[in-house]
Amino acid sequence: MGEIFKGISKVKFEGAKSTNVLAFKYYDPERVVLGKKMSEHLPFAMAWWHNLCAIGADMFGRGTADKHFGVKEGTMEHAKAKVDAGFEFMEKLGIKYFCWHDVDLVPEDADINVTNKRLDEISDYILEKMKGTDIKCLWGTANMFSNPRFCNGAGSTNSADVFAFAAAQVKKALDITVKLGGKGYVFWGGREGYETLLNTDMKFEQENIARLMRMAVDYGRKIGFKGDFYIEPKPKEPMKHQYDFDAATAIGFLRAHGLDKDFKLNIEANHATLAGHTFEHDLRVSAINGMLGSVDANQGDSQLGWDTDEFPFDVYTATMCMLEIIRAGGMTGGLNFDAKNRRPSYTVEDMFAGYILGMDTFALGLLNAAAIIEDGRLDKFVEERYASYRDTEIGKKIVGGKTNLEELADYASKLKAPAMPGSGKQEVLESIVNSVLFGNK
Ligand code: XUL
Ligand code: CO
Repeated sequence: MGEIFKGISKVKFEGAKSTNVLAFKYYDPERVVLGKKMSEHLPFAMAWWHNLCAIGADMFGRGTADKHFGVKEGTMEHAKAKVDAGFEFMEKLGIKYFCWHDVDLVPEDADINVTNKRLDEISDYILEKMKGTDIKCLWGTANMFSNPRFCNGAGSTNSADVFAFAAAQVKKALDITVKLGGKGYVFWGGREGYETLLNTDMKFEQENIARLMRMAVDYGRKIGFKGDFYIEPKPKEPMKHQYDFDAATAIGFLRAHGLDKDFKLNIEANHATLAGHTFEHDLRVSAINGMLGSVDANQGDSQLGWDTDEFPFDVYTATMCMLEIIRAGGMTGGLNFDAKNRRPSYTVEDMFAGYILGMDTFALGLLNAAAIIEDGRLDKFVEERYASYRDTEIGKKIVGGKTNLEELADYASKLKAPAMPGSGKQEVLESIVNSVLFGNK
Protein backbone atom coordinates (compact mmCIF):
# COMPACT_ATOMS: atom_id res chain seq x y z
CA MET A 1 0.00 0.00 0.00
CA GLY A 2 1.26 3.49 -0.83
CA GLU A 3 1.34 6.52 1.39
CA ILE A 4 -1.90 6.86 3.37
CA PHE A 5 -1.55 10.25 5.04
CA LYS A 6 -0.73 12.11 1.87
CA GLY A 7 0.29 15.71 2.27
CA ILE A 8 1.56 15.15 5.79
CA SER A 9 5.30 14.88 5.96
CA LYS A 10 7.55 13.98 8.87
CA VAL A 11 6.62 16.17 11.83
CA LYS A 12 9.63 18.21 12.89
CA PHE A 13 10.58 20.32 15.86
CA GLU A 14 10.29 23.96 14.86
CA GLY A 15 10.29 25.67 18.26
CA ALA A 16 7.78 27.65 20.29
CA LYS A 17 7.43 30.45 17.74
CA SER A 18 6.35 28.16 14.93
CA THR A 19 2.78 28.59 13.71
CA ASN A 20 2.92 25.37 11.70
CA VAL A 21 0.07 23.18 12.97
CA LEU A 22 2.03 20.09 11.96
CA ALA A 23 5.25 20.85 13.82
CA PHE A 24 6.44 20.28 17.37
CA LYS A 25 6.79 23.45 19.38
CA TYR A 26 8.45 21.89 22.45
CA TYR A 27 9.12 18.21 21.73
CA ASP A 28 12.67 18.11 20.47
CA PRO A 29 13.67 14.41 20.68
CA GLU A 30 17.42 15.11 20.67
CA ARG A 31 17.37 17.84 23.32
CA VAL A 32 19.14 16.73 26.49
CA VAL A 33 17.29 17.28 29.75
CA LEU A 34 18.75 16.18 33.09
CA GLY A 35 21.42 14.22 31.23
CA LYS A 36 19.05 12.27 28.97
CA LYS A 37 17.48 12.86 25.58
CA MET A 38 13.87 14.01 25.58
CA SER A 39 12.96 10.95 23.54
CA GLU A 40 14.36 8.71 26.30
CA HIS A 41 12.46 10.54 29.04
CA LEU A 42 9.29 10.38 26.97
CA PRO A 43 8.73 6.90 25.48
CA PHE A 44 5.51 7.82 23.68
CA ALA A 45 3.17 5.13 22.44
CA MET A 46 0.27 5.07 19.99
CA ALA A 47 -2.96 3.41 21.15
CA TRP A 48 -4.22 1.20 18.31
CA TRP A 49 -7.86 1.41 19.43
CA HIS A 50 -8.35 5.17 19.51
CA ASN A 51 -6.06 6.11 16.69
CA LEU A 52 -6.75 3.42 14.11
CA CYS A 53 -10.18 2.07 15.10
CA ALA A 54 -12.29 4.76 16.79
CA ILE A 55 -14.33 6.91 14.43
CA GLY A 56 -15.95 9.27 16.90
CA ALA A 57 -19.18 7.31 17.36
CA ASP A 58 -21.07 7.94 20.60
CA MET A 59 -24.44 6.71 21.87
CA PHE A 60 -26.19 9.60 20.15
CA GLY A 61 -24.61 9.38 16.76
CA ARG A 62 -22.42 7.40 14.44
CA GLY A 63 -18.84 8.13 13.56
CA THR A 64 -17.56 11.33 12.06
CA ALA A 65 -14.02 10.24 11.16
CA ASP A 66 -13.16 8.05 8.20
CA LYS A 67 -10.76 5.25 9.11
CA HIS A 68 -11.33 3.00 6.12
CA PHE A 69 -7.80 3.72 4.92
CA GLY A 70 -9.02 2.94 1.42
CA VAL A 71 -10.41 -0.56 2.04
CA LYS A 72 -13.56 -2.22 3.38
CA GLU A 73 -13.80 -2.26 7.18
CA GLY A 74 -14.14 -5.52 9.08
CA THR A 75 -11.83 -7.41 6.70
CA MET A 76 -8.26 -8.66 7.04
CA GLU A 77 -7.37 -6.27 4.26
CA HIS A 78 -8.55 -3.47 6.53
CA ALA A 79 -6.63 -4.93 9.48
CA LYS A 80 -3.49 -4.72 7.33
CA ALA A 81 -4.34 -1.23 6.14
CA LYS A 82 -4.51 -0.22 9.81
CA VAL A 83 -1.01 -1.63 10.33
CA ASP A 84 0.22 0.37 7.32
CA ALA A 85 -1.55 3.49 8.57
CA GLY A 86 -0.29 3.00 12.14
CA PHE A 87 3.34 2.57 11.12
CA GLU A 88 3.22 5.52 8.73
CA PHE A 89 1.62 7.60 11.50
CA MET A 90 4.23 6.58 14.09
CA GLU A 91 7.12 7.13 11.71
CA LYS A 92 5.87 10.56 10.73
CA LEU A 93 5.59 11.57 14.39
CA GLY A 94 8.71 9.78 15.62
CA ILE A 95 6.68 7.59 18.01
CA LYS A 96 8.58 4.47 19.02
CA TYR A 97 5.92 2.29 20.66
CA PHE A 98 2.41 1.00 20.14
CA CYS A 99 -0.23 -0.65 22.37
CA TRP A 100 -3.15 -2.83 21.33
CA HIS A 101 -6.08 -5.03 22.32
CA ASP A 102 -6.49 -8.30 20.43
CA VAL A 103 -9.71 -7.12 18.78
CA ASP A 104 -8.15 -3.82 17.70
CA LEU A 105 -5.78 -5.79 15.49
CA VAL A 106 -8.26 -8.03 13.70
CA PRO A 107 -12.02 -8.38 13.35
CA GLU A 108 -13.32 -10.79 15.97
CA ASP A 109 -15.09 -13.90 14.64
CA ALA A 110 -17.73 -15.91 16.51
CA ASP A 111 -15.25 -18.80 16.41
CA ILE A 112 -12.15 -18.03 18.51
CA ASN A 113 -10.07 -20.35 16.33
CA VAL A 114 -10.73 -18.10 13.34
CA THR A 115 -9.89 -14.98 15.39
CA ASN A 116 -6.67 -16.60 16.57
CA LYS A 117 -5.62 -17.47 13.01
CA ARG A 118 -6.22 -13.85 12.06
CA LEU A 119 -4.08 -12.76 15.00
CA ASP A 120 -1.27 -15.03 13.78
CA GLU A 121 -1.53 -13.51 10.32
CA ILE A 122 -1.64 -9.89 11.47
CA SER A 123 1.22 -10.34 13.93
CA ASP A 124 3.36 -11.76 11.09
CA TYR A 125 2.46 -8.67 9.10
CA ILE A 126 3.29 -6.34 12.02
CA LEU A 127 6.61 -8.12 12.60
CA GLU A 128 7.52 -7.59 8.95
CA LYS A 129 6.58 -3.93 9.28
CA MET A 130 8.69 -3.52 12.42
CA LYS A 131 11.79 -4.66 10.54
CA GLY A 132 13.89 -1.73 9.46
CA THR A 133 12.19 0.62 11.94
CA ASP A 134 12.91 1.28 15.62
CA ILE A 135 9.22 0.93 16.49
CA LYS A 136 8.43 -1.58 19.22
CA CYS A 137 5.43 -3.00 21.02
CA LEU A 138 4.96 -1.39 24.45
CA TRP A 139 2.15 -3.65 25.63
CA GLY A 140 -0.67 -5.85 24.52
CA THR A 141 -3.93 -6.79 26.17
CA ALA A 142 -7.08 -8.80 25.60
CA ASN A 143 -10.36 -6.97 25.23
CA MET A 144 -12.55 -8.77 27.76
CA PHE A 145 -15.24 -6.14 28.05
CA SER A 146 -16.81 -5.46 24.62
CA ASN A 147 -18.19 -8.86 23.67
CA PRO A 148 -21.65 -9.43 25.28
CA ARG A 149 -20.37 -12.66 26.88
CA PHE A 150 -18.35 -10.49 29.26
CA CYS A 151 -21.36 -8.55 30.56
CA ASN A 152 -20.67 -9.96 34.04
CA GLY A 153 -16.92 -9.61 33.78
CA ALA A 154 -14.11 -11.89 32.62
CA GLY A 155 -12.13 -13.18 35.61
CA SER A 156 -15.03 -12.05 37.81
CA THR A 157 -17.78 -13.64 35.72
CA ASN A 158 -20.30 -15.99 37.28
CA SER A 159 -19.85 -18.42 34.36
CA ALA A 160 -16.98 -20.93 34.18
CA ASP A 161 -17.36 -21.10 30.39
CA VAL A 162 -16.96 -17.33 30.06
CA PHE A 163 -13.96 -17.53 32.42
CA ALA A 164 -12.44 -20.17 30.13
CA PHE A 165 -13.06 -17.92 27.15
CA ALA A 166 -11.31 -15.04 28.91
CA ALA A 167 -8.39 -17.35 29.69
CA ALA A 168 -8.18 -18.34 26.02
CA GLN A 169 -8.03 -14.69 24.98
CA VAL A 170 -5.37 -13.86 27.58
CA LYS A 171 -3.31 -16.84 26.39
CA LYS A 172 -3.44 -15.72 22.77
CA ALA A 173 -2.83 -12.06 23.61
CA LEU A 174 0.23 -13.13 25.60
CA ASP A 175 1.45 -15.23 22.67
CA ILE A 176 1.19 -12.21 20.39
CA THR A 177 2.76 -9.87 22.96
CA VAL A 178 5.77 -12.18 23.23
CA LYS A 179 5.93 -12.62 19.45
CA LEU A 180 6.04 -8.84 18.99
CA GLY A 181 8.60 -8.41 21.80
CA GLY A 182 6.17 -6.43 23.98
CA LYS A 183 7.59 -4.90 27.15
CA GLY A 184 4.39 -5.32 29.13
CA TYR A 185 1.02 -7.00 29.32
CA VAL A 186 -1.97 -5.05 30.66
CA PHE A 187 -5.08 -6.06 32.57
CA TRP A 188 -7.63 -3.30 32.53
CA GLY A 189 -10.57 -4.81 34.39
CA GLY A 190 -13.24 -3.15 32.27
CA ARG A 191 -16.11 -5.19 33.60
CA GLU A 192 -14.30 -6.73 36.56
CA GLY A 193 -16.71 -5.24 39.04
CA TYR A 194 -20.42 -5.31 39.73
CA GLU A 195 -23.65 -3.42 39.37
CA THR A 196 -25.43 -4.62 42.53
CA LEU A 197 -24.37 -6.59 45.60
CA LEU A 198 -27.77 -8.30 45.51
CA ASN A 199 -26.42 -10.75 42.92
CA THR A 200 -22.70 -10.65 43.70
CA ASP A 201 -20.26 -12.81 45.65
CA MET A 202 -17.52 -10.18 45.86
CA LYS A 203 -14.95 -12.38 47.62
CA PHE A 204 -15.32 -15.20 45.10
CA GLU A 205 -15.14 -12.81 42.13
CA GLN A 206 -11.95 -11.20 43.37
CA GLU A 207 -10.34 -14.58 44.05
CA ASN A 208 -11.21 -15.65 40.52
CA ILE A 209 -9.64 -12.52 39.01
CA ALA A 210 -6.48 -13.38 40.94
CA ARG A 211 -6.65 -16.97 39.63
CA LEU A 212 -6.80 -15.69 36.05
CA MET A 213 -3.87 -13.35 36.69
CA ARG A 214 -1.83 -16.12 38.30
CA MET A 215 -2.46 -18.35 35.28
CA ALA A 216 -1.37 -15.48 33.02
CA VAL A 217 1.88 -15.06 34.97
CA ASP A 218 2.56 -18.81 34.91
CA TYR A 219 1.88 -19.10 31.18
CA GLY A 220 3.68 -15.87 30.31
CA ARG A 221 6.83 -16.89 32.15
CA LYS A 222 6.62 -20.34 30.53
CA ILE A 223 6.65 -18.88 27.03
CA GLY A 224 9.50 -16.50 27.84
CA PHE A 225 7.71 -13.26 28.69
CA LYS A 226 10.19 -11.31 30.81
CA GLY A 227 8.31 -8.01 30.97
CA ASP A 228 5.92 -6.64 33.54
CA PHE A 229 2.28 -7.43 33.94
CA TYR A 230 0.29 -4.32 34.67
CA ILE A 231 -3.04 -3.59 36.30
CA GLU A 232 -4.64 -0.40 35.03
CA PRO A 233 -6.85 0.88 37.85
CA LYS A 234 -10.17 2.60 37.15
CA PRO A 235 -12.97 3.20 39.65
CA LYS A 236 -16.04 3.04 37.43
CA GLU A 237 -17.33 3.03 33.86
CA PRO A 238 -18.45 0.79 32.38
CA MET A 239 -19.36 -0.98 35.67
CA LYS A 240 -20.71 1.00 38.60
CA HIS A 241 -18.10 -0.49 40.93
CA GLN A 242 -14.80 -1.75 39.59
CA TYR A 243 -12.50 -3.83 41.74
CA ASP A 244 -9.33 -2.01 40.63
CA PHE A 245 -10.65 1.29 41.97
CA ASP A 246 -7.34 3.11 42.20
CA ALA A 247 -3.61 2.49 42.66
CA ALA A 248 -3.87 1.80 46.39
CA THR A 249 -6.72 -0.68 45.92
CA ALA A 250 -4.91 -2.49 43.09
CA ILE A 251 -1.69 -2.72 45.12
CA GLY A 252 -3.60 -4.15 48.08
CA PHE A 253 -5.22 -6.70 45.78
CA LEU A 254 -1.90 -7.71 44.20
CA ARG A 255 -0.27 -8.17 47.60
CA ALA A 256 -3.21 -10.06 49.05
CA HIS A 257 -2.95 -12.55 46.20
CA GLY A 258 0.84 -12.82 45.96
CA LEU A 259 0.95 -11.17 42.53
CA ASP A 260 3.01 -8.12 43.49
CA LYS A 261 6.33 -9.50 42.24
CA ASP A 262 5.10 -9.88 38.66
CA PHE A 263 2.74 -6.94 38.43
CA LYS A 264 3.17 -3.18 38.38
CA LEU A 265 0.59 -0.53 37.61
CA ASN A 266 -0.36 1.28 34.43
CA ILE A 267 -1.69 4.60 35.68
CA GLU A 268 -4.13 6.50 33.50
CA ALA A 269 -4.67 10.19 34.23
CA ASN A 270 -8.40 10.20 33.54
CA HIS A 271 -8.92 7.07 35.67
CA ALA A 272 -7.13 8.66 38.63
CA THR A 273 -9.30 11.75 38.42
CA LEU A 274 -12.46 9.63 38.16
CA ALA A 275 -11.37 8.02 41.44
CA GLY A 276 -11.30 11.48 43.03
CA HIS A 277 -7.51 11.71 42.99
CA THR A 278 -5.05 13.75 41.06
CA PHE A 279 -3.01 11.95 38.40
CA GLU A 280 0.13 12.61 40.42
CA HIS A 281 -1.45 11.06 43.51
CA ASP A 282 -1.86 7.68 41.85
CA LEU A 283 1.62 7.95 40.34
CA ARG A 284 3.08 8.65 43.79
CA VAL A 285 1.16 5.78 45.39
CA SER A 286 2.54 3.45 42.70
CA ALA A 287 6.07 4.82 42.95
CA ILE A 288 6.41 4.58 46.74
CA ASN A 289 5.32 0.96 46.49
CA GLY A 290 7.84 0.21 43.74
CA MET A 291 5.02 -0.40 41.28
CA LEU A 292 5.10 2.51 38.85
CA GLY A 293 5.17 0.61 35.59
CA SER A 294 3.62 2.60 32.78
CA VAL A 295 1.28 5.49 32.05
CA ASP A 296 -1.81 6.00 29.93
CA ALA A 297 -1.36 9.67 29.11
CA ASN A 298 -4.61 11.53 28.62
CA GLN A 299 -6.85 13.89 30.55
CA GLY A 300 -10.46 14.10 31.62
CA ASP A 301 -12.87 16.97 31.99
CA SER A 302 -13.69 18.12 35.50
CA GLN A 303 -17.26 18.95 34.49
CA LEU A 304 -17.92 15.48 33.10
CA GLY A 305 -18.15 12.39 35.26
CA TRP A 306 -16.82 9.88 32.77
CA ASP A 307 -13.67 8.90 30.94
CA THR A 308 -13.33 11.43 28.13
CA ASP A 309 -9.83 10.29 27.08
CA GLU A 310 -8.71 13.69 25.85
CA PHE A 311 -5.25 14.47 24.58
CA PRO A 312 -3.14 15.98 27.37
CA PHE A 313 -3.28 19.78 27.31
CA ASP A 314 -2.94 20.58 30.99
CA VAL A 315 0.71 21.52 31.40
CA TYR A 316 0.55 21.74 35.20
CA THR A 317 -0.62 18.14 35.40
CA ALA A 318 1.96 16.97 32.86
CA THR A 319 4.59 18.77 34.97
CA MET A 320 3.48 17.01 38.14
CA CYS A 321 3.39 13.69 36.27
CA MET A 322 6.92 14.11 34.95
CA LEU A 323 8.12 15.11 38.43
CA GLU A 324 6.78 11.83 39.78
CA ILE A 325 8.29 9.77 36.95
CA ILE A 326 11.71 11.43 37.23
CA ARG A 327 11.76 11.12 41.02
CA ALA A 328 10.80 7.44 40.69
CA GLY A 329 13.86 6.98 38.46
CA GLY A 330 11.78 6.39 35.32
CA MET A 331 9.44 3.56 34.40
CA THR A 332 9.72 0.17 32.76
CA GLY A 333 6.88 1.13 30.42
CA GLY A 334 6.04 4.28 28.50
CA LEU A 335 3.56 7.08 27.89
CA ASN A 336 0.69 5.62 25.92
CA PHE A 337 -1.73 8.15 24.51
CA ASP A 338 -4.98 6.49 25.51
CA ALA A 339 -6.64 9.52 23.96
CA LYS A 340 -9.00 10.31 21.13
CA ASN A 341 -9.95 13.33 19.11
CA ARG A 342 -13.16 15.10 20.03
CA ARG A 343 -16.02 14.00 17.76
CA PRO A 344 -16.05 17.26 15.76
CA SER A 345 -12.28 16.97 15.13
CA TYR A 346 -12.60 14.33 12.45
CA THR A 347 -9.89 15.08 9.90
CA VAL A 348 -6.55 13.40 9.34
CA GLU A 349 -4.85 16.63 10.36
CA ASP A 350 -6.72 16.38 13.67
CA MET A 351 -5.28 12.88 14.24
CA PHE A 352 -1.78 14.30 13.97
CA ALA A 353 -2.67 17.46 15.88
CA GLY A 354 -3.88 15.39 18.84
CA TYR A 355 -0.55 13.59 19.14
CA ILE A 356 1.43 16.77 18.55
CA LEU A 357 -0.52 18.44 21.37
CA GLY A 358 0.05 15.48 23.70
CA MET A 359 3.75 15.20 22.90
CA ASP A 360 4.33 18.94 23.25
CA THR A 361 2.40 19.01 26.53
CA PHE A 362 4.60 16.24 27.93
CA ALA A 363 7.75 17.90 26.59
CA LEU A 364 6.73 21.05 28.48
CA GLY A 365 5.96 18.90 31.51
CA LEU A 366 9.44 17.39 31.32
CA LEU A 367 11.15 20.78 30.92
CA ASN A 368 9.15 22.20 33.81
CA ALA A 369 9.81 19.21 36.04
CA ALA A 370 13.52 19.47 35.33
CA ALA A 371 13.43 23.21 36.13
CA ILE A 372 11.63 22.54 39.42
CA ILE A 373 14.18 19.89 40.36
CA GLU A 374 17.10 22.13 39.38
CA ASP A 375 15.59 25.06 41.28
CA GLY A 376 15.58 22.80 44.33
CA ARG A 377 13.34 24.91 46.58
CA LEU A 378 10.46 22.45 46.59
CA ASP A 379 12.61 19.43 47.38
CA LYS A 380 14.45 21.35 50.07
CA PHE A 381 11.19 22.48 51.65
CA VAL A 382 9.86 18.93 51.83
CA GLU A 383 13.12 17.67 53.28
CA GLU A 384 13.18 20.36 55.95
CA ARG A 385 9.51 19.88 56.74
CA TYR A 386 10.33 16.58 58.40
CA ALA A 387 13.62 17.75 59.95
CA SER A 388 12.45 17.13 63.51
CA TYR A 389 12.68 13.38 62.85
CA ARG A 390 16.24 13.85 61.67
CA ASP A 391 17.53 16.46 64.10
CA THR A 392 15.88 15.90 67.47
CA GLU A 393 16.48 13.05 69.89
CA ILE A 394 12.80 12.24 70.21
CA GLY A 395 12.34 12.35 66.43
CA LYS A 396 15.25 9.99 65.91
CA LYS A 397 13.82 7.62 68.49
CA ILE A 398 10.42 7.57 66.72
CA VAL A 399 11.75 6.70 63.29
CA GLY A 400 14.32 4.33 64.77
CA GLY A 401 11.58 2.37 66.50
CA LYS A 402 13.25 3.03 69.84
CA THR A 403 10.40 4.53 71.81
CA ASN A 404 6.85 3.72 72.87
CA LEU A 405 3.57 5.35 73.84
CA GLU A 406 4.56 5.68 77.51
CA GLU A 407 7.77 7.54 76.78
CA LEU A 408 6.11 9.76 74.21
CA ALA A 409 3.24 10.58 76.57
CA ASP A 410 5.76 11.53 79.24
CA TYR A 411 7.67 13.66 76.72
CA ALA A 412 4.48 15.41 75.55
CA SER A 413 3.39 16.17 79.10
CA LYS A 414 6.59 18.14 79.64
CA LEU A 415 6.27 20.29 76.52
CA LYS A 416 5.76 23.91 77.57
CA ALA A 417 3.90 25.37 74.58
CA PRO A 418 1.29 23.51 72.49
CA ALA A 419 3.22 21.82 69.68
CA MET A 420 2.63 23.34 66.25
CA PRO A 421 4.08 21.58 63.22
CA GLY A 422 5.21 24.57 61.14
CA SER A 423 3.44 26.12 58.17
CA GLY A 424 2.75 23.92 55.14
CA LYS A 425 3.34 27.00 52.97
CA GLN A 426 1.16 25.74 50.13
CA GLU A 427 0.65 29.18 48.62
CA VAL A 428 4.36 29.96 48.82
CA LEU A 429 5.16 26.70 47.06
CA GLU A 430 2.53 27.20 44.38
CA SER A 431 3.96 30.63 43.76
CA ILE A 432 7.44 29.12 43.40
CA VAL A 433 6.07 26.65 40.85
CA ASN A 434 4.57 29.52 38.85
CA SER A 435 7.75 31.54 38.90
CA VAL A 436 9.81 28.53 37.82
CA LEU A 437 7.31 27.74 35.05
CA PHE A 438 6.75 31.22 33.71
CA GLY A 439 10.02 32.94 34.56
CA ASN A 440 10.27 36.66 33.93
CA LYS A 441 7.37 37.02 31.47
C1 XUL B 1 -10.42 2.13 29.27
C2 XUL B 1 -8.97 2.05 29.08
C3 XUL B 1 -8.49 0.91 28.24
C4 XUL B 1 -7.20 0.34 28.69
C5 XUL B 1 -6.78 -0.91 27.98
O1 XUL B 1 -10.82 3.16 30.08
O2 XUL B 1 -8.23 2.88 29.55
O3 XUL B 1 -8.44 1.32 26.92
O4 XUL B 1 -6.17 1.27 28.57
O5 XUL B 1 -7.75 -1.89 28.02
CO1 CO C 1 -6.19 3.18 29.39
